[in-house]
Amino acid sequence: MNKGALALLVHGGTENWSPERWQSRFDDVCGDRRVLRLPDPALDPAEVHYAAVWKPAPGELAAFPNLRVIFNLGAGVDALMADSSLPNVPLVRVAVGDLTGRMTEYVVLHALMHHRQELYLRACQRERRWQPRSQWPASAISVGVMGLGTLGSDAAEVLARIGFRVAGWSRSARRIEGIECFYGAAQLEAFLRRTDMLVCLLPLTPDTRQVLNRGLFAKLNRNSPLGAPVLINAGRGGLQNEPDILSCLDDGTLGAASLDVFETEPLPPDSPFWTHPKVVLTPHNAADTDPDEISKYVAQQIERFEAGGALENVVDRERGY
Ligand code: NDP
Ligand code: OXD
Repeated sequence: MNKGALALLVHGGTENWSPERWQSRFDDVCGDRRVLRLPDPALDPAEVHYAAVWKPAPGELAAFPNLRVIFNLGAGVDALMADSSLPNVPLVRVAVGDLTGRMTEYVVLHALMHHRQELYLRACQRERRWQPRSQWPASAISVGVMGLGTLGSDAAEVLARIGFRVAGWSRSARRIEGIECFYGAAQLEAFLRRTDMLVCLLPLTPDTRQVLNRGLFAKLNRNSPLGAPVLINAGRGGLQNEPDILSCLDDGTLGAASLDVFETEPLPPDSPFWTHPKVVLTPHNAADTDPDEISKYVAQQIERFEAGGALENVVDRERGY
């Protein structure tokens, strides 16, 4: 019997999201299942049982009448949740060690960069100035991680191992050894008041849109060796109010920011973030999804599902993540 086909819809536009690269990985791991890279004029939509997608156009998935599962090729599903015609089948997201490790690398890199005064030291080097400032220990800095899910909890644990005082904030109560855990709107202020360096790894949902705004930054701790609070956002651009970040950097409410994500991506050439002296920016590559790892993850899930097993990491559509 013919196995239902897997349709590949990848619209990322960057090197990591090259549809050809994803197709060749899926061809390798899908055995005799047909992998159809869209657009394909010869495609019979009824053949498609599975879709592996990154930023499909709204309405694209509604074209498959026999769709059984949608596999998002990244961790964040905000682009899919914005599609009101998304078929009502299980939506699976990525939660794998490879991606988690990459994100933790990014968070640790940027936390250490601010903690070890790298912006100041690089400026000294450019200006040939031998002027070390005194350096405090990691234990003098309180890091607060917004989002204690797959990514946030791992980053929090590694930061704690380095010696930072780490807390986290989530929607529901969490217990993680060595991390002070806060949750819900009622505990947000207490979490912010003790935070010197704020790391955001929240999903973008109607509840979290623009949560990173002036009102929130004003509640961060101002009495730390850093001088002013630091923001690190690798969640989504829609989590941040960008004019607020710029004005808070300019008036000292924030001391510096590492930003991997932006409301408009690619970041427009005339954005003030490109040249802001207090901003370290990266082009949404904090944690790439690796086609080798993720194609295997999807193929294994399909195999288990067809054998009657449960899918893993299914998105809760009510919560939006
Ligand atoms: P998870 O779903 O595992 O974790 C999400 C966390 O956010 C959970 O702790 C959840 O709380 C918390 N949360 C959600 N809504 C709220 C809310 N309203 N108030 C407080 N806490 C909330 O997601 P991941 O850790 O896997 O990924 C997080 C995000 O990282 C992705 O959605 C994506 O946007 C982004 N990402 C960015 C990448 C990049 O390269 N820049 C790469 C990969 C992901 P609870 O624990 O109670 O459910
Ligand atoms: C993701 C991403 O959500 O790469 O996985 O942003």
